[in-house]
Amino acid sequence: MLNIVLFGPPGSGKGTQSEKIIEKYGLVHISTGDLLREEVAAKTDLGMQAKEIMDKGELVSDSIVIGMIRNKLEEHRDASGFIFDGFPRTVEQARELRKALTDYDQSVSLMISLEVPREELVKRLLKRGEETGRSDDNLETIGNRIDVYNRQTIPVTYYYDKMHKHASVDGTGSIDAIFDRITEVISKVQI
Ligand code: B4P
Repeated sequence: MLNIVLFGPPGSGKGTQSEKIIEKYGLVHISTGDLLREEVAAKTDLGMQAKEIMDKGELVSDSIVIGMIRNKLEEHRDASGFIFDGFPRTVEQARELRKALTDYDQSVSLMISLEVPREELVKRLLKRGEETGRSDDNLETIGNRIDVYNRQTIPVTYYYDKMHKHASVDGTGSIDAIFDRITEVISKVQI
């Protein structure tokens, strides 16, 4: 099984590249951001709590996010692999993912981090905000999301570094050029 963690700051292209990875490798896509936005759209209690947190650019609690991931793993027991998009975002989430996958005799094959300079992230997210009206794609929230990433999420890279499962990929340039770099690092774990 191929289990990929796609990692990077907000606006680094995780959602964009996930679509291409799924198409090529037939993996099940699990995006915690998308799952949370579905809860918001359905106006569930969880969604109402999450919206407030997401609009500030903070992280939703580990226990909520981990519960959502466990449900998805159970729902797709017959999957040939997963792509985790935007998860784990804390070291606690990374530890819990390891435990959850162990329950299915699985593990993370590779964590790919997309590297993009801050100015480019801000530019991309402001553009998306204009085009889609996504409520957390405004200048103030974007700044906080990037700060939260640097403070709470970057340590996840050290977690996978220690297991020799972390590969950095240049996330600038055309979407296809970035995808070629991603397939190159994936080909090394598939040998
Ligand atoms: P996410 O939905 O994960 O949002 P994101 O970090 O902005 O990434 P996304 O995948 O949407 O954007 P992408 O970079 O592809 O999280 C939203 C919020 O949910 C978080 O702030 C948090 O509150 C909460 N949350 C989610 N997961 C959580 C967790 N595990 N724990 C706790 N809280 C959690 O793309 C951005 C834009 O760039 C797009 O418009 C795209 O078209 C453009 N783009 C992509 N590649 C490009 C390229 N090469 N060139 C130019 N533009 C490009």
